[in-house]
Amino acid sequence: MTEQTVNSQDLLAAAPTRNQALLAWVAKVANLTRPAAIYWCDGSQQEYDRLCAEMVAQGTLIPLNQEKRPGSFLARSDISDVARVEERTFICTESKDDAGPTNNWMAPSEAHAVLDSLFDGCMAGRTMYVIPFSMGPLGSDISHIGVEITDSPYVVASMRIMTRMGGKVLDLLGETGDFVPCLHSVGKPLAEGDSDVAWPCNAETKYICHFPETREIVSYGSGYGGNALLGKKCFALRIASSMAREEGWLAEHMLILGLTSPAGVKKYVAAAFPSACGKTNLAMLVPPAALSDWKVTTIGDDIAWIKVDGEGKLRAINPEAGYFGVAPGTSERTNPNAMASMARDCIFTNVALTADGDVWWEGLTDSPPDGLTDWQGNPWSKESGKPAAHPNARFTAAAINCPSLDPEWDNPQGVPLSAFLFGGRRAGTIPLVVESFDWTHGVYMAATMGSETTAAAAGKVGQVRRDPMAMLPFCGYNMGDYFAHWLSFADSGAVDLPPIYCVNWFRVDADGKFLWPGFGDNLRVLKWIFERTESGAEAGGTGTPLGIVPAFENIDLTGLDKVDAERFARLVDIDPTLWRRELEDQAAFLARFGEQLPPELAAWQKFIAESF
Ligand code: O2Y
Ligand code: MN
Repeated sequence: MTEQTVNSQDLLAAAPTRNQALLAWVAKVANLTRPAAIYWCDGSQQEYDRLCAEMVAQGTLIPLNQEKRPGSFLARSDISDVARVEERTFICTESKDDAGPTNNWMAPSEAHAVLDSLFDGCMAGRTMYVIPFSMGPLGSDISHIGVEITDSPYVVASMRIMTRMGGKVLDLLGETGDFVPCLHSVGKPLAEGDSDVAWPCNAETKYICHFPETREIVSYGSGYGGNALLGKKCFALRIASSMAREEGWLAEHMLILGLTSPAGVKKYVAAAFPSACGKTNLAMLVPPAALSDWKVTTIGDDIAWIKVDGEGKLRAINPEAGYFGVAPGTSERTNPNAMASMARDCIFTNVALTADGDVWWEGLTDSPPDGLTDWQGNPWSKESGKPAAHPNARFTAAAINCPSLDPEWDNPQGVPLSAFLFGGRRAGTIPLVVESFDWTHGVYMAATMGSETTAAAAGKVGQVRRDPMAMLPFCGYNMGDYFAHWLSFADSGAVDLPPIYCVNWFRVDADGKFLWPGFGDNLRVLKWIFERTESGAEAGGTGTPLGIVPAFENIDLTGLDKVDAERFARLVDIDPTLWRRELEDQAAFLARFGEQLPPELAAWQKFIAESF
């Protein structure tokens, strides 16, 4: 195909679709990238198995011990390609103001010019895969369709786990249906002869570009996670947040869980936390023994799309169909449901390999087994002082393998939301849980939330990084306008708005030890929230300048003797000195949005500051 031009008529004969827009786009990309072959993914098991076998032959996948991990593989990425690259992630809008002060910006014409030259011939010698996928249940009014073109079979296999993908999506798209085009290439090899490497990528040049005005995504140079599985952060958050603003819905960095009380009443909550705050663990929570008559079920662990239904209720879906979870720290103790999800048919990336062909990572067991091979394929010893698994090593597992999966997870109508939670990792200042006074105050709390940097993250340890709604790296437009969009849900008075809560599982004592046990015991806070949302607010709370906080007797601490009244007081304490500093910092952050900052948020800042 090197010298040939592909036209949509020729493609039509071989393609499993008659969607003219899709055919024209595929032809245009093929003419630019000049692949050796074009392959339309049907999403079948046979196709997945064939691709995995090809990747094993290429060295991209290592089959794991089939008795211990049936159907599972290990991939090792290039050392330069191990995580999302925020500094290479761009929002490309005509006006820089529309990307806002928190995004990297490029003009669309400049971005397209750079990308066109990078994509010119970049798939030579490779197969170009066309992946039709649905974000959300097929045919749901809340779902949207995307098509990813990629030259990475690892991306195809991962997209099959993470999305509803294949021929059934093309059927739904029909001849005239709309889709978001998502173009991806691992990029040209840096040197001649590099084309046969196990993990192709371009170690020097990476661009993750979003065009919200034309609803397109173009990603070059990385084969890893959020940079390459374009349905996830790129579509489901950055492009979808912009679509949601235009169309009056919400695309959020939120888990969704179901909570069933001993009386059989079920409610759903959506919760936003920045990366590395335990979203997957909360989504898959196992109740502590004392609350074993409560049930927690999982709709999703990372992203929520939320629309207003005909009765004014907010209904949410998980647009994904799998988990791309962080492996280090995940264990039978911290998240048995995640462990069960990855027991079979799982792709692990950058974890360590055991001598008997299974996987291992820091935190999986108390001590590492002998004979480990590290994430780069070298023999590992404790004495090296380096982790055996990369700190951002991942498991890619299907939702249907999760024991706590909610029966409604694939319901096209979504599930009704009874509360929003926002949280971060804060050693002090922020109480265990606070209920906002009203929607606008809740939006203020969410817009000013922050998380302290951990050793794994870039920057100084313990520094607060403000991360509004946990969307800072994922909002596809000016976050000042994003705040206004959140506030606008209160405008008509016709939307049944759930209460908003701020939570913090990470307060520490003077010795730096966590005051709250976290994990399954977080259900105690969820129970209080559940009871607060019952009509007639069955659980009590105390008014403070920050909102309503539970008193010791309002939270069910049965069986949790170490959290006595004195420790609980420290968990919900509001220190005026810390809060004066916190409010100044919040004000400085909000000031970055200039005229785009909704006046309601500035008013709440002033109002709370006057209380201290
Ligand atoms: O580093 C990556 O490419 C993955 S980032 C990620 C993956 C799954 C869920 N959340 C995140 C995140 O950074 O929020
Ligand atoms: Mn995430």
